[in-house]
Amino acid sequence: SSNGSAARDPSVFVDAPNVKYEANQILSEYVYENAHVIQSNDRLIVRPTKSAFEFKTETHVRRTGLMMIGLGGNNGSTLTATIVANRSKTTFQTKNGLQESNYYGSVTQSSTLKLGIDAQGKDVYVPFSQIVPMVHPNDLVIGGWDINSANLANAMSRAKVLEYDLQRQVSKELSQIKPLPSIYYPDFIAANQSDRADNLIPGNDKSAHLEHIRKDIRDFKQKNRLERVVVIWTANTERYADVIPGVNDTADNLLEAVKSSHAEIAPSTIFALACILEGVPFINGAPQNTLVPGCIELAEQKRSFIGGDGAFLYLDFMLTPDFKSGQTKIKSVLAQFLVDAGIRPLSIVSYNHLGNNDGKNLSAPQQFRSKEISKASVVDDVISSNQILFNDKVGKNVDHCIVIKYVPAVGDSKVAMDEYHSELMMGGRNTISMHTVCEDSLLASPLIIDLVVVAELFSRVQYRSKGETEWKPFYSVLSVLSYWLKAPVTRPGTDVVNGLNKQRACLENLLRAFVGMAPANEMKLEEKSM
Ligand code: NAI
Ligand code: DG6
Repeated sequence: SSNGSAARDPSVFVDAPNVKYEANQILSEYVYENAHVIQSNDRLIVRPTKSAFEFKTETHVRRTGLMMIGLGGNNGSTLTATIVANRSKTTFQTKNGLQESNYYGSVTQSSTLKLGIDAQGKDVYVPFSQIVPMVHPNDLVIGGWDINSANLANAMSRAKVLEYDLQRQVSKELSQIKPLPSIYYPDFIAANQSDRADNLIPGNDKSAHLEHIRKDIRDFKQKNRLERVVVIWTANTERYADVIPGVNDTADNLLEAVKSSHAEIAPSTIFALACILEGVPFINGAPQNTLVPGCIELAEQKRSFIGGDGAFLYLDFMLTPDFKSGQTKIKSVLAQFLVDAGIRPLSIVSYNHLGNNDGKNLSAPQQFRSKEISKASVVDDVISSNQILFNDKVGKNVDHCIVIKYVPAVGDSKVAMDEYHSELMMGGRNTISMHTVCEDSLLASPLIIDLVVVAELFSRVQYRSKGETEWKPFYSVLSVLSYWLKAPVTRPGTDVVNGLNKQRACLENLLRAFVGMAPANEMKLEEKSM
């Protein structure tokens, strides 16, 4: 860990005329190459394009707080315990021997980037987090809300995720962390959650609830002397809210509906509104439609007059929803692989069963429906990318079926069974069956780290086109975070990208651009040329 508020020198130094490392910033000049394609009679005319950009990355990493809604859940308690353990480099006994604390499963903490080649032509990799300064998870100040009053030690023990010898060592510190009372509207989560609801902000006045959450955020920021707070919904999956004209369709209507405590305003929407009004980014890790149209409109309005720091609020505010951690992550690789291999998927059937509280909540039909929608949308862009395999003649759909069952006995060890049934050459068939067992929360918690780390980084990067004087933040929908999300929202009018490899390439190439490097390529011409 390092001092989160101090400016840090990046360990990678790019020695090139288009990059300048200054005291508090890295400046890079970058030529973005693409191609415009137009149809002219029976030909596609391709015109390569080049656009000159400049990027400015502030190197002062913000002192950042992470407030989780659902802090006492499996993800919240697992992440908190892991950070506490990593801070003190805790080691613990498992049946496999002595285990060191780590952040496996986090792209920013445990993956690498290829920088280039050495004198012998061998690839050189560096830790992902070294190319430009990023906040370290050990430096995150953790807080948040839960409708259940269990302190984090009890929450961790209830989750049954982490090894006992680890729990034993972090328990004392975790017992000091108690979730703030939260908002509970029973209609939005499964009825089977009611016995958890013992830590509630009193009353039914939604306006008062909104003000309460806003004050919680301000107090947390002030008390911990934070420069940045990121709020993440990792609470139970809610049902979809009905989008009703006059209620939640515009910013004004939504604020009025909160004042009249309209029944269709979900707890997650109250949190999102509080974040918008406080200028704090909000990331939704669950699939429900928290960001009803009125919410998005309010975010747009706030950005227009807050400016500066406020730009960040809207920047990743719309990033939603649902962590992409296991089965769907593989699907976003495998579906892309099949279609890019010229093989036509006919059906994709994904069963899973799990026994944690998430599974219990998802056993209710409306909450399952929210999850089903987010898990199903992930192959749409892959299908539409190939008109040879999917067209009007042979059809444009894959039979896509999602099943989730609650089986308490397996606890957090989620079992996923997937079958990809595809059409091969000359009418042949190919069936790939996959069986996965994993600790669900150990897959999901590192994603929370990455979302916060990358969101904080992008809040420090600005760009301008060649010739412009004014630096601007990136467009408000931070699609670069979609790597970690199942049904990412994109800029209106643009295509969503679900393919994991494309998402990773986008992330990596942007980081390279910030230090003036061309996109990664695997042409290896050194090896191919005579
Ligand atoms: P969990 O059920 O263990 O934790 C959720 C927590 O939220 C509970 O402690 C509950 O008391 C609390 N809660 C419910 N309503 C609340 C409210 N209005 N305000 C504050 N707290 C509230 O679930 P888990 O496993 O931690 O997952 C959290 C969320 O993330 C779920 O929506 C799940 O669907 C989603 N998710 C989980 C993934 C995983 O792999 N674990 C992956 C993708 C999404
Ligand atoms: C079972 O479907 C429970 C869910 O909360 C998932 O664990 C979660 O959405 C992660 O999904 P996936 O499909 O990425 O493994």
